[in-house]
Amino acid sequence: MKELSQSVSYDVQDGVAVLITNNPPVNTMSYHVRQGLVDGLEEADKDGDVRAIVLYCEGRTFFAGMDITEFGNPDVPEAPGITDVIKKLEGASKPVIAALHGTPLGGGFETALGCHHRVAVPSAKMGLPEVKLGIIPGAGGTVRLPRVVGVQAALEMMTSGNPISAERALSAGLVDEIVDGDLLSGAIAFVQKVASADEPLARIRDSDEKLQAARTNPEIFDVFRKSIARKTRGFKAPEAIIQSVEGAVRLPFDEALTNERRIFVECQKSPEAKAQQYFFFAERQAKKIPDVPKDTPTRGIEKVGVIGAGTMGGGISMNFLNRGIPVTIVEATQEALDRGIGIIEKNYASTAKKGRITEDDVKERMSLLTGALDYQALSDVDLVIEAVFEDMDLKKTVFRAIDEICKPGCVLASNTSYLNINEIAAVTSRPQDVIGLHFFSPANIMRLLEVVRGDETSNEVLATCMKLGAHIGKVAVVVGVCRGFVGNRILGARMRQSDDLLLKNAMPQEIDAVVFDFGFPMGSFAMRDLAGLDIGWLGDETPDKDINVRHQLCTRGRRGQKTGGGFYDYESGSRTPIPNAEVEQIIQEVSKNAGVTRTEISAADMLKRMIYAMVNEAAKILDEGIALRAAAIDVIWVYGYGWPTYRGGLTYYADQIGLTNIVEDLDRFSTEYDDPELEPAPLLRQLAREGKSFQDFVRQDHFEA
Ligand code: T1G
Ligand code: NAD
Repeated sequence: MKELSQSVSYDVQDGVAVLITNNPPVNTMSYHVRQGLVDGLEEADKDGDVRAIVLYCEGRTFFAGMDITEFGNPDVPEAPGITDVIKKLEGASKPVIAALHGTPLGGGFETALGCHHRVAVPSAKMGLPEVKLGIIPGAGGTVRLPRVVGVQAALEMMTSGNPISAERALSAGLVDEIVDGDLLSGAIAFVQKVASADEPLARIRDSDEKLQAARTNPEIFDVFRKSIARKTRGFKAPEAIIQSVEGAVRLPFDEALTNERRIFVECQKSPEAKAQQYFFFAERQAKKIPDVPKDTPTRGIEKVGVIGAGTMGGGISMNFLNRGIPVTIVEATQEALDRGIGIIEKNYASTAKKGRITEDDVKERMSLLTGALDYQALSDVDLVIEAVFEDMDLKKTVFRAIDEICKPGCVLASNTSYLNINEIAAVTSRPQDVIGLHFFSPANIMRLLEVVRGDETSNEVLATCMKLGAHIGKVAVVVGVCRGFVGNRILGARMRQSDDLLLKNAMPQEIDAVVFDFGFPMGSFAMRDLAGLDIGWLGDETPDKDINVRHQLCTRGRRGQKTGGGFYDYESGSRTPIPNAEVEQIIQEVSKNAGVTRTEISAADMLKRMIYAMVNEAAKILDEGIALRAAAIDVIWVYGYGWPTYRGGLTYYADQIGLTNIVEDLDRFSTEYDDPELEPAPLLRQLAREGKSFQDFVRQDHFEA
């Protein structure tokens, strides 16, 4: 065994050269990896005793792509680049095979496509996720992949960025063989067979029959563009991928590679790519809790109890059933219990109908669900999640009861959206075991989980819930206790601005258009119509009825999509909001009742008022320590509220605008609109004054573990 670089070594086994890479944690193709591979390929190609070459990685995965931290880093040697590595292995005079395990992604998978053969373990998941980083595959992926799987499948893989299983890769011709036993010996055995067959090397560049269909039917590209337009709105990279694949079909191989590289470099320079790459690392940062070390012990969660089988209780239960964890769901009445369980079954049935799960899966998951009307049924669960009405007294009653019944060590969690976790914990004898687990609706779909840390919550309970969150496929982010925690608190700031704009300046469709054009899936008023205008409506108890638009709409039966109309009209079976003249009339009347003279406002100022109010609230949240870092706020708004990742995140966006500019505009707005909430927060002023950004902000007390 010979060391070629700090991460690559060279070994010859039975006439096969094995280039072994070990670059923890995920074998990114850092410059020293690339150098080692080039040197190893040269050596192997020259070595007369060597008949074939294997690329093999130690650790948890084959190359997971280029090292994103090297992007734009002038201190990192550019040469040899990844394209040099691939050129060398594709051009080798001896068969080269890639031994795939873990997550061969991006440049790692492109390297494998440059090899003459690929074998994989059954658990491998491979793909080209560059689109998620705002770039395109830049090492031949857009040119070689279509030559193996065809244009349509290649476009789908690269514009979604989602990996595929080894089994799918085998059936798609991307992998030659699945190795059930030891991967390295399987790869060596396979490539020795190839070497002794002495046939021409199977270079993907030499085969283009899979491109013919697109050559004779170039419309395929426009059809594909239309099919992804809605879900990729605002993102630049998907179109860049399509253009590069068009080049791969139109141009000779090497010219297509050059074309791809040109498009890659253009994307890499874009603000969208910088924003999405910021978000890649923000998401990983948000997982870390400074004062809760990685080795903090966690509790086993084998059985779960859910109280309340309403909108949230049902969805929450499905997350655990999906992972094979038995759930006992407790309701107040048999009718509510039957309704709740019925909805879970219906949801699974429709998922099975779409072919995403099998009928057996449905049976299996429903068999893990037990309904009950008595809390006693929760005496041996490891975790209880309460999801009853949002009423403090009721929640306290529930927590007093489960404190009596649940076994020692059971984690007691509340799914409250706004209420004070410390106050709930205080009614129990074990506040250290109480935590908030704030799921988002629909709870079986939305990936965000706000993990609300109470003053007494133990590190063990916190670590247990963070681990469990990842286990059920959630992006878990720790937040402190305040009204609405991080996500809903910032949403409140935006909604108050949109309400004020509605009263003084613009109509729902104008305000929502600004938010939609910014990149959100929908605006505040369409969102409220979706959730239902009567959630939290006090009916006759509503104060200031004649200057409250929502009250005026609800009293007229306009309660949102569920009644066919709210701020907008909805045709039956459609979710498309249609402006309504009567609603505009109501809004005009409310303005008059409020003594307001409506004035014009530019779309730019409307956007600034809503977004900067959110930025201001984010500064307060950071200052109070409710969020550990700015990145946490960005992750919450991307996964909970549809903030577009091509804008990085709320605090990242603010930093790009410049906090000084935001303070200036907020000062103007707070005076012009006489709105103290727009008065810049002390931390925002301080950071602006010091020429700092949100990313620079670190709360000392959080990080003095
Ligand atoms: N570059 C730099 N660091 C990376 C990295 C990468 N590509 N991938 C992971 N890390 C770090 C990560 O920040 C974390 O660090 C640690 O590794 C573990 O990651 C030409 C140019 C592989 C599926 O997009 O999807 O190739 O926080 O916590 O959940 O076309 O990481 O511990 O300090 O995510 O087990 C294309 C990105 C690059 C894959 C593992 N590749 N990575 O997930 O662990 S662009 C990707 C992932 C490219 C070419 C282009 C995941 C993973 P820390 P983790 P995980
Ligand atoms: P819901 O009205 O749909 O369901 C609440 C359920 O609790 C009802 O089925 C009711 O019968 C049951 N219930 C009431 N008292 C009970 C008791 N003593 N024992 C057992 N069951 C009882 O409400 P929801 O929307 O599911 O909200 C539940 C909780 O989740 C609230 O705290 C809410 O703030 C929070 N939440 C809601 C959303 C959302 O979008 N709906 C999102 C996140 C969090």
